[in-house]
Amino acid sequence: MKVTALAAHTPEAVRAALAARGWEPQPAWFAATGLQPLALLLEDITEAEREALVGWAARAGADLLTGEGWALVRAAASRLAPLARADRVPTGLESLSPALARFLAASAEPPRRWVIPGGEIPLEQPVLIGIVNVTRDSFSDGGQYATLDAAVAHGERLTAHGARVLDVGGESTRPGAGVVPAAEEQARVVPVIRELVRRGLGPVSVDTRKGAVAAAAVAAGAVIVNDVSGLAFDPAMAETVARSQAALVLMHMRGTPDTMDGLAAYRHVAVEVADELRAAAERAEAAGVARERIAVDPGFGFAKTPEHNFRLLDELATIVALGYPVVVGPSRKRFLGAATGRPVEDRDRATATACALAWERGARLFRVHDVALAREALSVARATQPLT
Ligand code: PMM
Repeated sequence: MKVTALAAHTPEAVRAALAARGWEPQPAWFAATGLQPLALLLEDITEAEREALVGWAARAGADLLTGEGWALVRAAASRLAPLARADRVPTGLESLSPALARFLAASAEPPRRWVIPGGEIPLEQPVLIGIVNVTRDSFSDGGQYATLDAAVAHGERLTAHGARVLDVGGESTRPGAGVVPAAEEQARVVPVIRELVRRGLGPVSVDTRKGAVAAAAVAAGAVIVNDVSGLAFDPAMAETVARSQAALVLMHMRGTPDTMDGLAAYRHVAVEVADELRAAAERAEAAGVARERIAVDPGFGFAKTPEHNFRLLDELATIVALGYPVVVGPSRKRFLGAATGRPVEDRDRATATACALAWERGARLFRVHDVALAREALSVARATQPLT
């Protein structure tokens, strides 16, 4: 007998082995995705649910680790699938079905497009978001593009390098930064957005935590609102975005740039960030933002230590499983310096590497300073991924 170990981090190797033995493409793909192992953490479960799970796991041949109020299940997707169906789920496990159904759907059919006003952004290829900071004190490029001409010229350059979206920000959010008054922030970003749009560049996103700035930016032609506070800073933001029909990036952070470094305490960072992003997305949807217009971002560097950022990058699939397009913004951040020893002005290679790793784990949009370099790394990552 000849034995070969197949790669198991995606369904591709199993699909290829079946295809090589004459299976039709579609059944081969379904069988391969069905064999993919999934690990689920179930929390807040009752004693009766725990007992029902133990019985099911023994019958289904699933691995189960459990303690008071929680269980960890690991099994092939095809074994877990009956638990997601109201007509198949064992008695006592009914409350598991809706969340599991959403999770299975997100893993089998990740979002292929992000809806923005007037169109959509396809997610089959990496989407580069070029950073246009119109600030005096951003940590890596503060003051460089503070005039209208410099900012617009920079937007032109980023577009030439392959940026699909331009993200214009007028308030630094580096650790310890204070709040810029809305009128001043607006005066910085609005002329730049208006001019980028006039030149046909973009779609343009506005990086702001303030509803008033978002509204002015949208009136000037921005179609995406990138809120680093995940709707937590300005109570008016959710309504403003819903009314404007803009697409929304919900980024995770705790506290404000002033206080966030003291709030970097997690028992399991990926799980907690996913919970908090899910809650933010529910707030956005409750305020009237359409689900297909929402993207989420784990917020590298915001209320996270370098170790948290690396755990989050590795466990990004937990964020992807929420079912929204995932944006990442590792660009030039401190955790990359912690790994490479490079100063902030020499972290674009590390950024490009982090982007490629994030793509492999399911991120689709990449907010970066050096678009050309990240794009190159991402094209290698993309070429490695089978077209499904
Ligand atoms: N990081 C910064 C600012 N805005 N927006 C999103 N969505 N994700 C990020 O990681 C993010 C962001 C801080 O970096 P900068 O000062 O270089 O813009």
